[in-house]
Amino acid sequence: MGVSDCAGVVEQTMAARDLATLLLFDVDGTITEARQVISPEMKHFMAKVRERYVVGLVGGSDLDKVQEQMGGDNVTHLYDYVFAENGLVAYKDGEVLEIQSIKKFIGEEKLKKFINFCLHYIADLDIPIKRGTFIEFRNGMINVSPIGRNCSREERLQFYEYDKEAKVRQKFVETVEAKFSDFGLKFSIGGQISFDVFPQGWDKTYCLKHVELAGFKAIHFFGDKTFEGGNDYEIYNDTRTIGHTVKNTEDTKRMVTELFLQ
Ligand code: M1P
Repeated sequence: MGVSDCAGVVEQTMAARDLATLLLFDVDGTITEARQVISPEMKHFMAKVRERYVVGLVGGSDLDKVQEQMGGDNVTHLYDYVFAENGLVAYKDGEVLEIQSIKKFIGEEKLKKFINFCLHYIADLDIPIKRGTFIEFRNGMINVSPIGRNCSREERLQFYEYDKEAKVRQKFVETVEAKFSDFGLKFSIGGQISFDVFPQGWDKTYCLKHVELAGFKAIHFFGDKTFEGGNDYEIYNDTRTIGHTVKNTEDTKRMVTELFLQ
């Protein structure tokens, strides 16, 4: 096939894309296992979906983690939209749209008070094991982990199970919610070992401001934590999206196939 023929095929493929429909996917529990690298099958599936529709990712994690989970490739070029940290770090076609700053938003004094409180609280926590990196400072949010982010995968899973009973994170969140009620912050338990802290309104609906301008006729969102208190709850219930709850990655594949690929 000559170069000009190739160009024709590419044009045809692009022309067959439905540019009026955006399919937005949560990452952990939706297209990957929690904090794991995407499977080759799922990666292939997502590429197929993107041949037909405009595709975006919206995760709570920072861009480094999303990148790592998408297999280390340049993730901002693999998808039309990549929204890390709920869209507080936003990319379209590989170009940065916005990088929000929690530091600028709440200011150093409040930030320091909040971080100091969390460190004291964690120091006083009697949980089976502790590791390191209890506070991860990101661009638009802070991530707080009682066990510490650099625990091993096995330790992560053990903490997750332990926390289901002990409710360490839930109690921590209730405490900071009461203590910092005048800081305008939102606390969200989205993963297994931590919770996210960001200004109210900076949940996953934040990313919609970037796609609203593109004038999509329909924005479908797929996520696993769509229940109240989950970090997909707000975007799933937003009037601008058509929400879909998935149970796991296989369920995502099944649902997307039934709804869009048949
Ligand atoms: O994507 C969901 C969450 O994934 C991680 O949570 P954890 O490490 O607790 O499993 C974090 O990156 C968190 O910020 C994110 O919301």
